[in-house]
Amino acid sequence: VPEVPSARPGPTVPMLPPCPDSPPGLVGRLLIEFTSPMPLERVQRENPGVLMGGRYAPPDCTPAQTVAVIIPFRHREHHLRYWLHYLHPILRRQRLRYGVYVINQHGEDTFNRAKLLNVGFLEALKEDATYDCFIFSDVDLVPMDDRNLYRCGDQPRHFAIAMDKFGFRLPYAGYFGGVSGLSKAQFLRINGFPNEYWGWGGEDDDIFNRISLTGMKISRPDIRIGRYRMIKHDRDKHNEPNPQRFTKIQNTKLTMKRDGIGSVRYQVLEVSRQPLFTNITVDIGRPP
Ligand code: UDH
Repeated sequence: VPEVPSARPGPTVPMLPPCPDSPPGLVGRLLIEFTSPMPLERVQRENPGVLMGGRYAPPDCTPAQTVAVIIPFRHREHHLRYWLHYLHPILRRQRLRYGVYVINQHGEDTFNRAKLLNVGFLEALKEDATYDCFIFSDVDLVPMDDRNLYRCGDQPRHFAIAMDKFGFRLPYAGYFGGVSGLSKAQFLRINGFPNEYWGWGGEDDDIFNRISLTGMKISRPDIRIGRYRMIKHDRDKHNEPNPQRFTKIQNTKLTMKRDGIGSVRYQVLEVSRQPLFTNITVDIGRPP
């Protein structure tokens, strides 16, 4: 293997060949279940190659992209352990260079998923300016097939197209919820995500509208590959369905210019690097 001088002083780093387009060693359909208990110590033991903060890079090749996985979060520690247990090995087999960011909403005010995702985009870039692909994943969704590659392409990508709770079908043609991915350029082109959807629902449709209104098209995997299991749960407190969502999604064209990544205001309270993820606790305010 040829050697090149590293940017920093110290030993030279080996120059690795580019990672192949289709990673060898994928296994295809996976058995996913949420019944056996999942202690964090076990998940750590199973993933020794993952570095502090949930960072990983393949040892044998150089990936084309650097992927930040952003998870909106509050009070779902139990789900996060399953997510880490299943996803780290999958992402590793996919030969990704990645980092996992859990964006934890501080306090008990109404939850705001899309605003947390905006925070994740900005904070991940502060951690590593080379991130050029952003995968936004709910904490309770686990892919059932590792051929569903967590990468970005020339159009925004929707990954969670066949969830068990929707009978392994897309619930409606414009559905963009659950797990999605945008390159940095695609994300900036739509002014990021809306900050003004408090409570459950509508923000994913607003994102879909932003993508359509800027002339992009959604790319999806094969329906047999984009299958997901969702960890069953009751509705969370402080995330009641947002009654404004139906009128808001009619107005994306008007609101997307002023409301988005360019206007997001928040305060980071803590960044903590855990063995399998970086936790960012943030005060995002409350609905007006
Ligand atoms: N989330 C949290 N904490 C919360 C609320 C939401 O972490 O208190 C995050 C989490 O990543 C979750 C995502 O936001 O996966 C989406 O929220 P959700 O799981 O509540 O949305 P979903 O549409 O479920 O999956 C709606 C409630 C269904 C109740 C059904 C009862 N049978």
